[in-house]
Amino acid sequence: MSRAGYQREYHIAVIGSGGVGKSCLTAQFVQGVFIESYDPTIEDSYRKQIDVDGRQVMLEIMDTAGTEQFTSMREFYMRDAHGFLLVFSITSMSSLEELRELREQIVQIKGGDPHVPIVLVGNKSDLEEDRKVSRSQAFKVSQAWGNVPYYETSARRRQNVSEVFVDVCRQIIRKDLSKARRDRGPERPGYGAHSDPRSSGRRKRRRQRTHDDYDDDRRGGRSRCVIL
Ligand SMILES: Nc1nc2c(ncn2[C@@H]2O[C@H](COP(=O)(O)OP(=O)(O)OP(=O)(O)O)[C@@H](O)[C@H]2O)c(=O)[nH]1
Ligand SMILES: [Mg+2]
Repeated sequence: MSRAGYQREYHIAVIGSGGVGKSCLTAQFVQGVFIESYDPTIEDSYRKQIDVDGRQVMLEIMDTAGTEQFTSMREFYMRDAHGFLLVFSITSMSSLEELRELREQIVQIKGGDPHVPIVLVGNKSDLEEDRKVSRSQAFKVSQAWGNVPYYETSARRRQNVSEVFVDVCRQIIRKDLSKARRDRGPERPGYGAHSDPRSSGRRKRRRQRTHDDYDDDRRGGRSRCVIL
């Protein structure tokens, strides 16, 4: 069977403070739309199939709640997800600071693994005049987290939106591959068998949407720091 014949399902959680643009990034990626209004998320999940370097991947994207009153499910998402977009707004220093604790919580929940697939995302890059977090400040944080990639995105302008999702997918695939190599010796066709018992019988989420669009720019290179 060709490599592309194998399809894996990866769960990606989009995490960060309220109002930083998690839902807008997700909606841009999945549906290609920008949502102007602010409607705090309780929980949403989306499915989207993409091609990452010739591999068919089904993503389940968990758009999580940032506002305090709806964050009780955070730990569940952290356990469930294979990769994370940690999102702050470049217009709010506190939104970056709040990510530090969330990242620590993720690493702890993942058994102290310092190489959990993570991308640090500074959203709202179109609001340059309101910038409160400099690129170098954010980049330093990404380095302190073990050189995770840092991207600046604009959900409004659809800049670097696909790139952040593809980057975290590549990290998950790489991790799967190296785990498969460790577990079973030389690499087999396809890539790391990923049978996660948590994938079956998951509880029902409030709302689920499906979109099968493929991304044109899925082959964007992996950069440590990507600025518009
Ligand atoms: N200018 C600009 N505004 C944005 C951008 N992304 C999101 N917004 C706006 O920011 C507000 C909040 O966006 P959401 O995506 O709902 O924020 P969220 O992080 O999902 O918030 P919670 O669900 O409460 O955690 C909305 O009014 C969006 O239109 C962006 O890239 N640029
Ligand atoms: Mg939201």
